[in-house]
Amino acid sequence: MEKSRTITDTVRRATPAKPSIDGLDPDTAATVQALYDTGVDGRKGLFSAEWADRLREDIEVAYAEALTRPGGAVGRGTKRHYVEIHPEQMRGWLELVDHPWVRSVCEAVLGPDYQIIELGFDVPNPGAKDQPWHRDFPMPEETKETGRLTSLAFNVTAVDTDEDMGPFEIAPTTQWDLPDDFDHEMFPQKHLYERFAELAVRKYPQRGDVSVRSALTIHRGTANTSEKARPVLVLGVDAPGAGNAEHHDMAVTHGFYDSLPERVKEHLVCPVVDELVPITQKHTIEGLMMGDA
Ligand SMILES: O=C(O)CCC(=O)C(=O)O
Repeated sequence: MEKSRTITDTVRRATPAKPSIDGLDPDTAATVQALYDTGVDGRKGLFSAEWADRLREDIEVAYAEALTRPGGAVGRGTKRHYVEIHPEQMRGWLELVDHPWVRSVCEAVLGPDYQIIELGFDVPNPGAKDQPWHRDFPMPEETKETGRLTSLAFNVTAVDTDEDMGPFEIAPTTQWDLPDDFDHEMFPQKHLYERFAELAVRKYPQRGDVSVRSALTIHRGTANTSEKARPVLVLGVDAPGAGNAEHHDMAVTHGFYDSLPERVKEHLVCPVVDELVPITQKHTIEGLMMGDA
């Protein structure tokens, strides 16, 4: 009997490259493989709950400041914002970017000259609605043609996630979907939602957990029906030439830069300045605004 065709059978996809995992420690190799297979991976308890509590405090300060000025926080849909910050605005930045798993995953996927290009946070507040399924930016030509991933997004929750807090939802394997008829090359058409719903996995990270994904793996924040916000940090890392740095305004002061180990300095391509200027957001995702944020 002939098998009926599913939506998945009809979706055109890039052919993933075979990532080289020779010589990698098993933990890093598992993450590299997962990023190419499902497009997302994570580690429980990479940091302590207290570390995450400090992150939440720093996010709350930065969020309050960003909301006082035009362009400080960008809408990402009803009751949701994204705020880009400088590394010095969070106490644990060095521990995050210098964590052995973070470093080795970046190096294995993006090469030895990977670039730390973005730091920010999403805040889905009480009343936030389901976002449309989306990518964070269009699929680069290199990924279309060679099946190689050229950027990564690490997510770090600042609170324990419960079911009613609008968990992050992701559709594994969709990092390879070609953007046929996607709006802005980032928003798939609604008839594909059934496929994403079938693939979807909801994530319930707890304080101290860290995940990593391709920003191309199709995902969305879901409706937050609780009374609590669900702030989550985003650390963006690129392969050289991936081109996302130009959308961001991260900077560090001379004193901070000088205090960093060489192995971290090597991956910073941002300006080193006398004084930090609060960031006015450049990276809007128009399709997420839905006119109401
Ligand atoms: O809700 C989240 O954790 C992520 C939200 C998101 O994907 C976005 O605003 O682009």
